[in-house]
Amino acid sequence: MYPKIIEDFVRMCADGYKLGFNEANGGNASYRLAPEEVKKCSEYLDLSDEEDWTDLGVEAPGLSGEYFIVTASGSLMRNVSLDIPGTLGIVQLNSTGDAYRKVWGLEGGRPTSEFAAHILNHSVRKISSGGADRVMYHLHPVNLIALTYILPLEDKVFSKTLWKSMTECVMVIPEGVGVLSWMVPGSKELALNTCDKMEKYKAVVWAHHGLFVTGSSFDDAFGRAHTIEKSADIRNKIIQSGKPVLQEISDDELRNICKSLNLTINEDIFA
Ligand code: 2HA
Ligand code: ZN
Repeated sequence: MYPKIIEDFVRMCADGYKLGFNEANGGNASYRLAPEEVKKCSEYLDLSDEEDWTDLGVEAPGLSGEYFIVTASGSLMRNVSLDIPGTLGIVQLNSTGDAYRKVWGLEGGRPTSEFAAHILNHSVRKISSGGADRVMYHLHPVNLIALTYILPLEDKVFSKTLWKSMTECVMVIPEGVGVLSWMVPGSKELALNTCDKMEKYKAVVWAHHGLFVTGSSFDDAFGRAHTIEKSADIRNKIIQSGKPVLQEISDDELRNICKSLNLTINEDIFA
């Protein structure tokens, strides 16, 4: 058995595959380790090589010296539980937050192609969430991707549509979702635009590609992704039925759900 935090990461990867969110090498994930979690992983970490830093291509000074569990580039979520050190690893950022070194795993590989997006978004969410958010998870959920072909690519439209497709959804994303037009996967442009959205949202839709979510724990982040995709699934079924919508959850009813749970709904979505 590996330390619990690694086992939990592996379980999220397996669940992503099982639910059809992560086909082949699709998707990636990372986790910003808390100091006590780094200690629990210490017997695995090789900190001897202080020279071998790889340029990140971006800067995240707010994350200097921090450790991350990350999926390997090209690795399959389906295979993570079968070969943990080959499909995952732990990396540390340098003191200026612009380079990383491998300290465990990633055998024969390097971090995910979306690593720059992961690191920059960790940096943004660390501030926005007061340090609470630690998980970044990227997936290719069928129904949400399908909606990016038929709905306008606007935060308000997607947020309202998802909220109104299933009662639970607004509880999980009371701030709504950000939506980005298509951009090259793994590009700095996609990473930076995602960061802009992540300042206020915990989930960003990448048109015709997938979803990027954050959360304080694997349950929180994975649950957010799962709920968003389930809402999108219901909406697609409604659209595909070809029947007129006779009734739905009203704006005030969405507000009331949040009020009853002491959640702050993002009023901008209604404006
Ligand atoms: O890891 O999903 O966006 C492969 C991808 C890139
Ligand atoms: Zn992807």
